[in-house]
Amino acid sequence: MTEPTLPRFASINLADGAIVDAAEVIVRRLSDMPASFHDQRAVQALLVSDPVLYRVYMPRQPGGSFGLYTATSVIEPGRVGDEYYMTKGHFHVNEGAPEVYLTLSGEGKLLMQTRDGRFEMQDMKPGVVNLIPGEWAHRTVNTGETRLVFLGVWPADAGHDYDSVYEQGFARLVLATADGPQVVPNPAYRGR
Ligand code: M6P
Ligand code: ZN
Repeated sequence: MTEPTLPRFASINLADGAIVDAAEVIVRRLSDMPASFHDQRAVQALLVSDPVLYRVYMPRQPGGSFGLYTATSVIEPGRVGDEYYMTKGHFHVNEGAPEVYLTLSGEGKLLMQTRDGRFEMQDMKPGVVNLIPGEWAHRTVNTGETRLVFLGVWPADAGHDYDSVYEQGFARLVLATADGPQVVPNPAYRGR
């Protein structure tokens, strides 16, 4: 008989979204995703300081042997030109692998799109659970004045396909205006 995988737990510092004693922290700066933003003059100007856009905290966990990954994502408030800070976004390599988000603090938008050109958007705010089916690329956008913090859970065999999103872009942009966040078609979108 093989040894059972041991139960674990993780603690989230609710003040900043960090997982206490994280095994890994992914830090994404503007220079990691300059082509994701529509205003390239604003990108060039901001690259001088190269701000941190978000961090992903992975707890100590058995990973593949457990079957699920867990992480908190913490997106800073801010904008590149008129476009809010956001994640790179990705498809799952395994399109049978869904994902669940629970927002803990802040406010934002979850953008989702399929390879055949469908687009959906959901609000993110504390207490909201977003259920993302396996075929949908997902990107999160911080539209608030504070950090957007959410917990994500996804199958260990999902895999991240960043290239498709990076090459095609997302079908919509979320822009800051005097009337608040506006969602507009992305003229540079190269998907279907
Ligand atoms: C969530 C999950 C992670 C993802 C992270 C940041 O925590 O979806 O899998 O890595 O958000 O998003 P991205 O990988 O697109 O930068
Ligand atoms: Zn995912």
